[in-house]
Amino acid sequence: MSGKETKDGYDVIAGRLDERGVDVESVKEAIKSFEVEVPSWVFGEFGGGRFGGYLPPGPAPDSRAKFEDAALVHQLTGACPNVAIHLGWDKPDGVDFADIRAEHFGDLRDFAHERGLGIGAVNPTLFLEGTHHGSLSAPDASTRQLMIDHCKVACEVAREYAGGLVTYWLPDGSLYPGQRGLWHQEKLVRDGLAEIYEAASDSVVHLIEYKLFEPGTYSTVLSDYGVALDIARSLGDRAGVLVDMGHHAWGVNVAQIVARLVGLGVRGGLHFNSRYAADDDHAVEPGREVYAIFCELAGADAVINPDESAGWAYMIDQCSSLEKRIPAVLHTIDSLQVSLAKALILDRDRLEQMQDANDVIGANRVFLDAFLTDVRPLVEAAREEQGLPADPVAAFAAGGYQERIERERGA
Ligand code: PSV
Ligand code: MN
Repeated sequence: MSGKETKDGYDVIAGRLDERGVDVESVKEAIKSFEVEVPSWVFGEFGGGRFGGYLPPGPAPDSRAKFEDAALVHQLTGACPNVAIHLGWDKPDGVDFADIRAEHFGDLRDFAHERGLGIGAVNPTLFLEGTHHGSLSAPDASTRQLMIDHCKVACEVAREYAGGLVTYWLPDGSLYPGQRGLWHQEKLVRDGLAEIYEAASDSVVHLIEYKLFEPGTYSTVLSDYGVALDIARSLGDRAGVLVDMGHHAWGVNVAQIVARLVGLGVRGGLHFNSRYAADDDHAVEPGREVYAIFCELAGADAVINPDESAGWAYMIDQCSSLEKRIPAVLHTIDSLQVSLAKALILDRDRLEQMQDANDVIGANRVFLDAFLTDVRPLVEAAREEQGLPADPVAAFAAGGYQERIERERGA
């Protein structure tokens, strides 16, 4: 959009919303305050395995380069001051998995600080070293202990060098009926997490991520929000549930899961992505699902809430097999801000009236009215007021960074 079109568009939408009693300034302030973490791993050599090992060009060769890319994303959006890390991938070169210690992450934290960033969620990497038969539920005690110790290190990193959040995704499951005792396996996971939780300091928050399947094709220990919630509750009030949008079966209403969790006051976090491939690999588009999720979060005041037990943690978890990584992340951030803005202009009073009157279609039309409103001029204005480019994807394309990393890092 040209500057003139944006301005005209802004005047039209701001005028319309103002007439409806929406505080446009506070919507823009919310867009400015919304923060979402980018994952270090999205910028590097991750995923793929197809197309002869094709990777989008210019992958970050190491953690510092990943943080350089993240710094650019933050510079263009102002929305991502924290970067989620994976211990196993972000450890210094030459350190063996079993030798990873919290102190190894001091340099990365300092490197991040110099670029205006911090380390966000800390992910123990439970799917690398000898965990093909399970991590916390591995049949052999030594693998289980290695993974428990690794998670304890993740908690220390979170406390000493990051924001105090640890997020757990486990590959534990089975391929065939009979391969593992299902409850026995789950019990081992529960016991392992309990040991880790007990050992962690009170300043650490633990979010348990679930996933329908993969790599377990027959069974998955942490398969759904029910088991994640039950385990979180059994651990204590510093534990909660991490909802990854891509980790559900087709047709599952993720907004309803979010509504339930915020309604119950559960600590929570979201991994944003689009599920086209039965998993979590694609960038977010500003579609109805993510809008509906934001409606639930905004309605429960969980989007920008300084009380960390009420505000959820927001993270991007995507990877690209074909699309270039940085524009894909910028596209996601744009989609999230647009979806949040839509959720914030939802006419909740009118919606409630329709609901109370059992007006099924009327309620749906109020819900869709905000979804179908083109809020991009609002989002762009919020960015420009912060001195940011109105369109971060276009600014990235014009900036020459992609060409530089392709030249310097190779394809
Ligand atoms: C594996 O499915 C996964 O995509 C989970 O979503 C984790 O959050 C992510 O990888 C990083 O381990
Ligand atoms: Mn995830």
